[in-house]
Amino acid sequence: PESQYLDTLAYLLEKGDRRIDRTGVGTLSMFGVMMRFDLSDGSFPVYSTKKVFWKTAVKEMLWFLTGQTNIRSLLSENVRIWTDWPLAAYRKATGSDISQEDFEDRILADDAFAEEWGDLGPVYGKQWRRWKGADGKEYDQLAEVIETLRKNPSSRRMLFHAWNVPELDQMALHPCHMTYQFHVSNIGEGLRQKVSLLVLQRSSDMGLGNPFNVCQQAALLAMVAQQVDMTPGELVWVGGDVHLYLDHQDLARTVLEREPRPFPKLRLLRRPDSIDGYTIDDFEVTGYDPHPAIEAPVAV
Ligand code: THF
Repeated sequence: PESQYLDTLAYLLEKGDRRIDRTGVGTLSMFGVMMRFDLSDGSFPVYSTKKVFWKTAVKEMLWFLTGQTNIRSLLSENVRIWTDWPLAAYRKATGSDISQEDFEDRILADDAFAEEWGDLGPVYGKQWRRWKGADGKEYDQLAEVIETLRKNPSSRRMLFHAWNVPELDQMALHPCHMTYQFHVSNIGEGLRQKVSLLVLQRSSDMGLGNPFNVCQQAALLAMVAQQVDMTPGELVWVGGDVHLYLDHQDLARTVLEREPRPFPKLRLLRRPDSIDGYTIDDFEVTGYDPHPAIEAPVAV
């Protein structure tokens, strides 16, 4: 339930370790948090105490699944959450003071510009679907997990990982949600098998990123479960450095004053032939009745 999120925010506000981070904004931080969300009744963990743009979050997940790493395909879906990093790199390299909007328009309109300035480097999608091995081969980690879920569901090796050490310095940002491990229960009991997902997130921005990450990870679990004909079980979310940016403290206080409402339900309207076949229109979310959105700056 959402109380796990709210309790974490309350703890950070009250007892978080105040520290300077990479971005220079500063955070209140704690180390080691686990949250569990049961999806088996169709529940979709989209927090209610501020409006979460779940479609944007799911579109980002669908973009990871394509293996793409250029923000152009996100922008063409009207998703702007990754623009800040290429924009900062462009401004720094050229001394330009171009606005975010003009930068985004140019990425969309100009192929060569998009190729040069829109790519984030070998981030999530590349590692999930096309991890380049020392042997020169590319590895589709996600496809292998799905294959193992079908053929050997008691395996303890069903995971994919984005922390590709030799490529870290080419990434716009090191992976935050790093490891996705799957687990199947009810094997051989005559019951429908249940697949759960544990995500290890080394660093988590509780004001902006976590509400997105939790719902998009639940969406991934729903898709994978459908593909392997199992029921979605639990999303187990584990955070390493879990933090609240200092300029998100009012956001956290506002959220904590609000009464949480039950999670909405998720239904997949169609069963595509593979994990690559999903679109945002396949996601039907009912019963989402959030409190108003809260705008907050993102630390770059
Ligand atoms: N860096 C930081 N500092 N925080 C993060 O959450 C984060 N990410 C991704 C990479 N680096 C990060 C980017 N993900 C929003 C949401 C997710 C992001 C970045 C920004 C955001 O601004 N959300 C607003 C508006 C949503 C919209 O415009 O549609 C919100 O109110 O939710 C964590 O993966």
